[in-house]
Amino acid sequence: MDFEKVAKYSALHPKPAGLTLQYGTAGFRSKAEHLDHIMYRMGLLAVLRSKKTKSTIGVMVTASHNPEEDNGVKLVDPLGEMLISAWEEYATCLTNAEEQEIQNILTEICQKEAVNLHQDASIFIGRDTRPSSEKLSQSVIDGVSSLGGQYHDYGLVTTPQLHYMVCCQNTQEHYGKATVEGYYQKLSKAFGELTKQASSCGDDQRSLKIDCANGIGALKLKEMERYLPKKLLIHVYNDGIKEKLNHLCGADFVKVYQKPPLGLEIKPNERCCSFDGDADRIVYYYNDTAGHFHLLDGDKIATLISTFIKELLTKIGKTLEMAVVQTAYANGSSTRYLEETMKVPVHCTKTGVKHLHHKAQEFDIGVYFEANGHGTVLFSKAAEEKIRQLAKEEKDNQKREAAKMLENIIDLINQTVGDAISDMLVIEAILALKGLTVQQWDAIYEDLPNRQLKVKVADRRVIDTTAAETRAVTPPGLQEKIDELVKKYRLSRAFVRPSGTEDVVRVYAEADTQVSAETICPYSSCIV
Ligand code: NG1
Ligand code: ZN
Repeated sequence: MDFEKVAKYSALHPKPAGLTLQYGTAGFRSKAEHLDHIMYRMGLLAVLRSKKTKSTIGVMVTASHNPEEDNGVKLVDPLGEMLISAWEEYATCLTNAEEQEIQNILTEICQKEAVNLHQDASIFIGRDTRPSSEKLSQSVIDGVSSLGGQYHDYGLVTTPQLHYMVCCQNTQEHYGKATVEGYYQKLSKAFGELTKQASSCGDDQRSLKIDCANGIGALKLKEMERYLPKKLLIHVYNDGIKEKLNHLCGADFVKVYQKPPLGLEIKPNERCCSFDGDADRIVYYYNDTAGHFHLLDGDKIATLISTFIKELLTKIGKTLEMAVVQTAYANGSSTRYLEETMKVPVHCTKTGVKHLHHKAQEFDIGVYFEANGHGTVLFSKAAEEKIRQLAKEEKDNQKREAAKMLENIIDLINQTVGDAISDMLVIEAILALKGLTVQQWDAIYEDLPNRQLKVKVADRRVIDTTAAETRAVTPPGLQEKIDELVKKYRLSRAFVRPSGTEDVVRVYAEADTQVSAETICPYSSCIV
């Protein structure tokens, strides 16, 4: 390692005194002006991770749904997954080190991980549309270069596009071509094939209004439009030309406030959706004729997709094990519907995409979604091979057609990570194939009324949880009090957990009526 070069560049990216940050479920996030040294150091770490894995590693500069003034960074592992936990700790350690400690920490990581320093390093870099992102990604490049790593700067891309390209690169393009164009071509082809199969349903042109949170999603959808079949008419709103990123719009705003975004006028019963700031989350919604707002969140999406896949699996007559993975924030009605009506096994993990992703990998087909709209479908290698073989060789027409649909779903879904564009196309294809309106989709089950709150406390780490964060083990007595409270309401459930991304404790409650949910939630936060 050329420590002189590292030290020289490091001095150009100084750490603000007294600042400590942790690599959490969403990487590092903070005010953009705090992040320059972190970007540089993540460039260094990405080089070591690349040498260790002998693969291309991704670095994405984004703070997703956070305000425009914030920014952040995430590392992407070889198959497009989130960085493994052990390296999250190295990231935290390297970030919080004083400048003179950097050399020792790098050396320690190399020793612990037996990193071969002669190995080449290759890094893919992407960024969102925040004003601070370009300069910050330059600092990542400084980090990569000062350790002699090669890099490809993809510039403005969605987070899932970068994950996709990292995966393509490391699978010798078995997953697809490692370019943004390759992404458009792969998805558009699969979408075209899938919806071709829908034409027999006599379906005409379908249109969809998309709120892009004034972020990267708008740019990329506009680029993609010319590849997509004309049967889907997309109307992009909140494209970032006039308004600020994530300001009163985007998937997070719509989910949290349960109301439509600014900048998008909804006619009754019109199907609309919102992406978040880096286009890895999506939620759908509509207003009914009485003007009531209806949200179709990650749980409704997981239900639609898993029901569709289950129907196809029944048609092909092969036993492939499918499960849905959720978190404690999943609406109780969705879990009940999946388990009791659809007879689909449901598993609950801790909050944070990587937990859901890992669990979903245990099945032939794992459908995972966070209630907030982040999710995807994973197909095991064996399941994928079986499906592709049936699509090619099956003699029975009906079975072969069903296998072909599954094959196109495999190609359309971004298996590396939740992807608003890819999820939107999967949902649009399923709705077209099943001839469903957004109201019919919504009516599959009725959400239990719920409420979520944030509470500021002196130290959120005093709350420790178990059972996929549904029960608090510390401070003593807290869980007992919550149990006591929820007992008084029908179909009720409540839990508290420290946020992994903000300095707050989150409180969630659901019950048979909105009044009950609204009562439990603030009471629970008083107990906290
Ligand atoms: P925290 O802040 O740990 O609750 C939030 C979301 C997660 C996930 C992460 C980003 C909720 C309740 N929590 O986590 O679902 O998206 O941000 O990785 O929406
Ligand atoms: Zn996001």
